[in-house]
Amino acid sequence: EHGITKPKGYNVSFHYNPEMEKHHFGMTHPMKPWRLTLTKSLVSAYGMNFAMDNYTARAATYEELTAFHASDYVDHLATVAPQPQPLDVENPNPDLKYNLGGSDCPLFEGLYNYCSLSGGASLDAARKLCANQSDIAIAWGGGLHHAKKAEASGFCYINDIVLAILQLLRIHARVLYIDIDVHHGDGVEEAFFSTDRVMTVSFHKYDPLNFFPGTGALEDNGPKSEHNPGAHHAINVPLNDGITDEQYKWLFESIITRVVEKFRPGAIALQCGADSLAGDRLGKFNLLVQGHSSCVEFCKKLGLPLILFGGGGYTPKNVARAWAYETAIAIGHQDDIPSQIPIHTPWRDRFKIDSLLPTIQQILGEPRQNRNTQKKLTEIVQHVTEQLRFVGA
Ligand code: VJV
Ligand code: CA
Ligand code: ZN
Repeated sequence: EHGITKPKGYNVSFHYNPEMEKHHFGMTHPMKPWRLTLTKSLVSAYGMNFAMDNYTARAATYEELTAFHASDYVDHLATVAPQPQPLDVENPNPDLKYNLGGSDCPLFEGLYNYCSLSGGASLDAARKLCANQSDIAIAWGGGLHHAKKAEASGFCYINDIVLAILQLLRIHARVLYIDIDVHHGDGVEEAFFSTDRVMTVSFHKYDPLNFFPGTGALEDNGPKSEHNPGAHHAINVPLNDGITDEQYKWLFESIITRVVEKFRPGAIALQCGADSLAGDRLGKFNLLVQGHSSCVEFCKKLGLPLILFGGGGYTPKNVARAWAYETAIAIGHQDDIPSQIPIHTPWRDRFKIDSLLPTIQQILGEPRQNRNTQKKLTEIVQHVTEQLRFVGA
């Protein structure tokens, strides 16, 4: 008896398609779509599926993808060949134009299907919120925040987040986008750069010469022209290696409280990239599942329609822990689930540590050096507060 039941009058929907995991970026590529299966296994092993509406996400249609993306780019994605094209000086390989086929955004079998499934899940989630049928809609297969209108970037080909926010904007005057992936949410920021109907807030490691994508400085807050409505509607929180739960939670709550007060969004889109966790293959923070998920808990408490996306996350067992725990928060059962990973979880041996909420010592042994001073964090909050003076009536 798990006792995980549906909260009365509160609806959470979970949008997932098991087909996504069948796609492979390449043996040693950091992006592993099977982390979604691991997440889903853990969610099911805890019995969380009894407390939400589970939907098999459909693939987004061509028309849906071109609501943001250029049709020539989507046409190319749909016909792209996984083999290198013969060199032709007269007709340069269009893959290059779209940043496809390199090591970050390889061409692989079923690429278009993978992209449309990720987009479809996020669109389904957004539509459930719009129809008032969900209070929180979850799409762990989405969150691909680097994709541009006509270009792939950083493991992202289709920007499912932009597609979902465009849906939310049909119903809501203002949408708040928050991004806790360790990388800067540049694609989403750029897509809504010129509107005051979307405010984007990204927390990320910032080291322009050494860490991807190199954008997202504190001073980058949208178009510099005062006559552009998007001015002051991009918030960036640049961080250094080793940030802890305590610091991150303080920063997140200080900033989001002020943002919500001034911007008054009708809905929140939260990208939960799990590469900001300690022990990630690409990220360099010291966050535990507790600190990461406190952002989800805080957003839930704001009581606005909320969509949760996945994103980065390159140590699959930790990704699954975080997204399973955050699913528990969504359904309000985080205090009811045992911290020991259930015996009947498929691939339970993959978790190595049998706790859902391991300590920093269990993950890293020795935590990595924290290069964030309280002085710097206070300056960030001050800068954001000043930006927000230009926002709202
Ligand atoms: O730093 C970069 C770009 C390079 C060129 C390509 N080489 C491989 C790496 C340096 C400048 N790209 C980043 C992209 C990070 C994308 C993050 C996506 C998200 O989490 O924000 C949202 C889903 C990068 N960092 C690490 C790698 N690429 C990387 C790529 C590989 C790899 C190892 C590391 C690709 C293939 C293989 N190994 C086999
Ligand atoms: Ca981010
Ligand atoms: Zn990332």
